[in-house]
Amino acid sequence: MSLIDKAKNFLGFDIKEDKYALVDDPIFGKVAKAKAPDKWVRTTCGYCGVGCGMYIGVKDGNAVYSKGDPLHPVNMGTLCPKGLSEHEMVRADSRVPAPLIRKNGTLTPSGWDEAFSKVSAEFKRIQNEHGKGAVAVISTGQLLTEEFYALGKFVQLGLGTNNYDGNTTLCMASAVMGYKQTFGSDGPTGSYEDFSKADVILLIGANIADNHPILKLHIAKNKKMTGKKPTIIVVDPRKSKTSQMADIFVPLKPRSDLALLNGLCYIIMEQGWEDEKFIKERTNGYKAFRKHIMNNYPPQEVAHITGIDVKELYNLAKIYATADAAMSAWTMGVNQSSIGTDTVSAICNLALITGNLGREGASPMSITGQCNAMGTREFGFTSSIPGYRNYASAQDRKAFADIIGVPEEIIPTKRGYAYPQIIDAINRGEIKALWVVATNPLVSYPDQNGLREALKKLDLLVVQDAFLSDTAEIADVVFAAATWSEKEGCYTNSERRCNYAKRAIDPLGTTKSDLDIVLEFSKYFDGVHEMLFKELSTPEDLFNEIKKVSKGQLCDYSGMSYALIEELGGIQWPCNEKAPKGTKRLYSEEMPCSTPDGKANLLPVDWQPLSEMQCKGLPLMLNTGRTVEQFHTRTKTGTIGILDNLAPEAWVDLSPKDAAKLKVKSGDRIAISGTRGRVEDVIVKVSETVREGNIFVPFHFNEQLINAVTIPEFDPKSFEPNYKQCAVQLHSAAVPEGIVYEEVEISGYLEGVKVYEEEVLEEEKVESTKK
Ligand SMILES: Nc1nc2c(c(=O)[nH]1)N[C@H]1C(S)=C(S)[C@@H](COP(=O)(O)OP(=O)(O)OC[C@H]3O[C@@H](n4cnc5c(=O)[nH]c(N)nc54)[C@H](O)[C@@H]3O)O[C@H]1N2
Ligand SMILES: Nc1nc2c(c(=O)[nH]1)N[C@H]1C(S)=C(S)[C@@H](COP(=O)(O)OP(=O)(O)OC[C@H]3O[C@@H](n4cnc5c(=O)[nH]c(N)nc54)[C@H](O)[C@@H]3O)O[C@H]1N2
Ligand code: SF4
Ligand SMILES: [Mo]
Repeated sequence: MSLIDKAKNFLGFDIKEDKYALVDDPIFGKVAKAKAPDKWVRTTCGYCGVGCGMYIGVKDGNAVYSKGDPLHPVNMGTLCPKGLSEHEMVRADSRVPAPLIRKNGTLTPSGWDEAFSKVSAEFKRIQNEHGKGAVAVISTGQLLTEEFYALGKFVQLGLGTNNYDGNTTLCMASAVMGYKQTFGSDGPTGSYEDFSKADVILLIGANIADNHPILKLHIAKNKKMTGKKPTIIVVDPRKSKTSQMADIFVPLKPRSDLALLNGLCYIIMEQGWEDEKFIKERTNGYKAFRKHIMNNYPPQEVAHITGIDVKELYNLAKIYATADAAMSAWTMGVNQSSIGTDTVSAICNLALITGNLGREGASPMSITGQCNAMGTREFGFTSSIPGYRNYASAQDRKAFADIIGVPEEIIPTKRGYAYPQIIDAINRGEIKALWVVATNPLVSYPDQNGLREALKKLDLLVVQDAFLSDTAEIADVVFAAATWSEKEGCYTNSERRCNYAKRAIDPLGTTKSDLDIVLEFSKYFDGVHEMLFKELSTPEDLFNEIKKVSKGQLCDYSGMSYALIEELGGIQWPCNEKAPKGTKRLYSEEMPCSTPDGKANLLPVDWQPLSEMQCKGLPLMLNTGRTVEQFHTRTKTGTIGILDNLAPEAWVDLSPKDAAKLKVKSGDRIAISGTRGRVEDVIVKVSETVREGNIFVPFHFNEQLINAVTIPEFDPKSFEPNYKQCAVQLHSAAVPEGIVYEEVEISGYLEGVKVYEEEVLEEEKVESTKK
């Protein structure tokens, strides 16, 4: 039977009729004409930091398919469920098709001129009355790099406020500060290829099976490339999906990673497994580091803090230290902690004493979260001047001002408030206007009750979003943004690969790309557009300025072009005359670190007990995170039936023992309370994935808003929230007062390890000194 006849039998109609005729499609092969896209546009996924290459199928001006790009080196044709359904969110009912202004209490569609006039008049009034810093901006890791650059330039140099930060502080800030302390600069050191070439892969606080699924492909290639199966070690207090891939699962006590890492270093140095040559030639501070570790982190002590027994510690240390190439990769289980920055440096310490840096399969690698978490780090004007320059350095400020042709005096001399400091300043009445760009604090920020009290004090809340997010709903003005597939520019992924995302369809309604919003809005401020954007109107114009700004810096784009990025399937910076096709890994033998002498710093860092411990009234430990079907605050995935129906509401993973104490079973509903808030009606999933006394709740859902319970505790160096541990009580219908434990296990373990005075990071000392 011919294919056409088979199809006729299956479909029940004659596909020879023109409408149903099969046509040749370059990607699908033969498809029904009625369904065949008019064109395929090559682009990059807009969800996570893996950075998969893909095609968008366009029919009659709409995005109708998403397909993996088989030629893209990151994903080789495969996409995860979010990527595969990405086209479905583009025309969701919850999109904001035009700017909105609150009139008589209701958000009302308006023209851009009215929206820009209103907001600019208010910004000017507030800045005149209360100073430039009274206007603050919180941005994101989800714009295109060109948009970050334009937004930062406008905010810092045009509006003249340095109270500018982003949701990346909820996410990658500890990795940034940790890298800066250790290597003198930010920048993920390795490549995905290292997952395929390592003998040992240590995954710490990273649940890649749910959150970076495509990375598993690179691990799967390992055996073929190395001839043997790598040893996969997963460190997580919870039996995550990723733990099921592990050869060794290390179910340590919550937030005890830093002690574990220091303990492994102790054993390695005690046993003489360290790489003396590497330490001597490539690192600083070994003597003090060794003394610190040997004095404070003996295996017995570490076993006590982590709950991992001494024998297993020796086993882990040996496996890691004796591997030819050991890769370590981490995400939020490490970063989202009030000792996140130092835990990052502890991961790097372990890599450094064993010589696992800058070689194939050997790198300490921070996996990034959002699609362009890197772009904002490189050129976003939040924690540094574009091109990883230091605000505190007069030389850096001058160099930057000269390149872009502005007076040096307008470059800020220091970083302004970080995200939590902005919220505090709003609460104090110091900041009067807030402009929120592509982030949804009303779901994602900790201590929601505190946040909501603070936001009420604002004179003006402007939200720039593509969807009517929870935060947009309470805004005074909404700038209606175009989104992924409606605009073009670059995203940088976790391995420093700058990818190109193309425009496939027209922006919805009167929405504008975030770049166009910034460029247009800047015209409402005297002289600002002329000074900052006179010759810049397209994404490529901004890309060309970025190339100039980055030339000679670590994140060097000077050798890139849109055409070359497309041709190569993304380019890993630095890319310049010396490395015209990019650079796979940082700090290889030929590449010094950005420290004064080019060597990496071995840093004596300390584990510290949790400041909010479990107690009789709050006897359980809450852990929060993600699930594969949902992305963050669900403005996108919540609109996609095939994803949302799989995880339509929050749940709480509860151990069988705690379920028995509460007299509940799977499917029952309980409340969760903490010192700051309470969440009702969370469905119970009795599960062996969590230990007794521990629960896990995903943070995606605004109805069971778990961030009403999480605490405003932050890393003093990175300002990243401690989202992963918080003491709570549970309440069921049968046991409304909650669980009483005979003995509450104190998770802090104060005795034994000396708690050192907090060393506040002196940016000048550790920031890029490479001149
Ligand atoms: N499907 C999906 N994918 C995503 C996202 C999404 O929302 N949905 N978001 C993207 C973004 S922005 C990010 S940042 C990444 C985040 O990716 P991940 O970091 O993988 O995500 P999380 O679920 O937040 O946390 C990871 C793990 O940390 C563990 N953990 C908790 N406490 C500790 C601890 O004390 N020590 C250790 N070692 N582990 C601990 C948790 O149990 C959890 O399994 O995912 C990205 N990808
Ligand atoms: N308890 C707990 N809380 C957490 C975490 C956790 O693990 N536990 N993780 C934290 C982390 S790592 C992160 S990254 C944050 C994420 O938290 P958020 O940043 O608040 O999450 P998103 O839902 O991604 O918000 C992005 C917003 O941008 C909008 N948007 C999408 N595309 C565009 C566009 O092109 N232009 C514009 N202008 N808007 C657009 C979306 O509609 C959405 O409203 O959550 C943090 N919160
Ligand atoms: S792994 Fe990340 S980048 Fe790749 S398809 Fe999934 S969400 Fe998109
Ligand atoms: Mo994130």
